[in-house]
Amino acid sequence: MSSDYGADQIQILEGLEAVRKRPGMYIGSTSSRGLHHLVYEIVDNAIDEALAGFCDTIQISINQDNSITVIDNGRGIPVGINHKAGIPAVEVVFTILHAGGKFGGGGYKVSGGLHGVGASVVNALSNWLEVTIYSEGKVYRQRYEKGHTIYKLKVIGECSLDKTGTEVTFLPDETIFDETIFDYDILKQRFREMAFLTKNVKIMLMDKRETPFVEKTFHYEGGIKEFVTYLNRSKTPLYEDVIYCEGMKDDIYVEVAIQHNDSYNEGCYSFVNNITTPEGGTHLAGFKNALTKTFNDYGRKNKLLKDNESNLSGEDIREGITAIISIKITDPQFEGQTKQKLGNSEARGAVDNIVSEQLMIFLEQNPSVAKMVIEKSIMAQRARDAARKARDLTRRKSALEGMALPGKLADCSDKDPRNCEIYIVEGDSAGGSAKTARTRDTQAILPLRGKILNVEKARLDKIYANAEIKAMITAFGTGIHDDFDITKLRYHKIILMTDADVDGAHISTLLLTFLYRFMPDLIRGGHVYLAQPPLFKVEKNKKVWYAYDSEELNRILEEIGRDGNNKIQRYKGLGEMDAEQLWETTMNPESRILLRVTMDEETSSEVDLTFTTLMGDKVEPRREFIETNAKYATNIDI
Ligand code: TTJ
Repeated sequence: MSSDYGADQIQILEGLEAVRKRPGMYIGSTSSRGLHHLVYEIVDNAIDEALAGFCDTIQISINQDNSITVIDNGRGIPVGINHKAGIPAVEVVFTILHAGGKFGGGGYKVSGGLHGVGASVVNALSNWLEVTIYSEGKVYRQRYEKGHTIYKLKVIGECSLDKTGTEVTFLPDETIFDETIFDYDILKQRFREMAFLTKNVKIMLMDKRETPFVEKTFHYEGGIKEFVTYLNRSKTPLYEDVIYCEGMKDDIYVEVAIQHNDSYNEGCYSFVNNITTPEGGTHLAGFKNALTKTFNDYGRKNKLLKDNESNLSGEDIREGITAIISIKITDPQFEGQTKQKLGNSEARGAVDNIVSEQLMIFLEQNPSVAKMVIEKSIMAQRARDAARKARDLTRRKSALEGMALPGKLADCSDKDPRNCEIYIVEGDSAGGSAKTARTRDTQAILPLRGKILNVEKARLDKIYANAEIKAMITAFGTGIHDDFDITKLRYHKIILMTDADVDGAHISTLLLTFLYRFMPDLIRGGHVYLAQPPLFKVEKNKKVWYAYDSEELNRILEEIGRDGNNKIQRYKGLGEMDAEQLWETTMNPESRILLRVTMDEETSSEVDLTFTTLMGDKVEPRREFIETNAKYATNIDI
């Protein structure tokens, strides 16, 4: 897989102007997401050097001016003249499109998806970029601005012979990106993932915008085995050892790590050349096939599955699984709308083969693990059968009787879902106020009683039997899982309205978890919101103000004067507001604040739910505080 290559081997394709004209074509978007891709693109090059075995430390810093520096201790990008281009290879890498060192084979460089577009794309989209190379006792440097070379590669000094490596600093072009501020947490998440996927490489991330500097080092000797342990860290593993399979077949390097926990969710995360493949593909298919086949074979052979019992389904065996499937392949082909699904058919066989063989050996050596997984799978199978029967029954019933809406629902009269919203309200008393307060034609109210079922801690049969969950499913109209159909959505805004206290936050989390697990497309479609009830009411001389946080309370008190005539009430729950107050502060589309829930799927193994503030159309002056992108207590998977 490794090949001997220097300055010559770099293929030259086209110029950089095209990149600046249509940046989205190369990095997906010019949003924050595209901005962060610039960093991944540069770091990927250093990772390639690590995979080739020549680099063990990569340092990334976010500098004070919001530029990024990436340093590795590899061999250094070649400084010799590339004969086709007549300029140093390093200049080719940064100024000629599609001229990655490994383009055209000879490495694990990705040639599809959003990564792997080449360092020249980053250069084209940067205000300026400087590269420094330490090689054979010399220090070389070159600078570019908006992709154009500013001076020829020059020697700027000497260094000791044993210091080698590449250092790149770039400042994204603010005329190209909607946003040029890097998010430390986003980078941290991605580099943690990269470090798990590239065992033995030390990745350091530093944020120099903070005083003192914020710093984090990721270094995992166990690689994806440790990744699985990390993902299961706040769960209860079913068995102690992480199952690990590794091998090489048809020039494809395969690594798989597996551990079940006592939950009911499936978490299989697949990667190709360190890039996440959220839509899976042939490598994931090969893994699933091997897992299902091997457990069934083992179960039959060892009488854990009786002759009269049916085979375990893949889904049943994957109940509670956490697995990482990581392959390295020379020429990955990506398919699907977002180019995130692996298409290479040889990857299916390679993963299937390696996992089947090594998993069987593991199970034979660890019969107690095999027994635990198979027993859990049998339980899963029973629950799934029961759930299916219950669902078929409701399907038949609804076909006969038409959709019976839940009794507690106060529906709206407008039949155009685009105009309609549904408030999911905590508690019957707040539900009552909301019903009185609402605009009947467009606002529906569904009160829920008490804490709702935690879908993370229940099997399907129990979930389908839960009254509050059934009420939501029928009210929304979309169905769930395979039956989900977003065109049947009865309300384009689903608004969760809970008390502004710890219990309320807990109920919101449970509701969001349900929506995330059963109807994620509602979140992706931007249909899910959180209402923002006020925390304080201030009264003075028969005038009333509402504050949504303590900062705003202070601002109001400054304005009206802090004296004995102020009556301050802290709302402990929605129930303390009468209908009129609830309407005015939380439900009136003209003046309310809503947080829209969005999903960040960049690092697939840890989904972030993020909230963006949406203000009413006519915001009163005293509510002109900005509170964008409130980050939520994240990580539904933890
Ligand atoms: C290529 O083959 C000869 C020896 O060096 C190989 C190489 O290109 N190594 C390399 C590239 N190490 N590090 C890089 C690199 C690092 C950063 C941060 C950015 C870029 C574009 C390349």
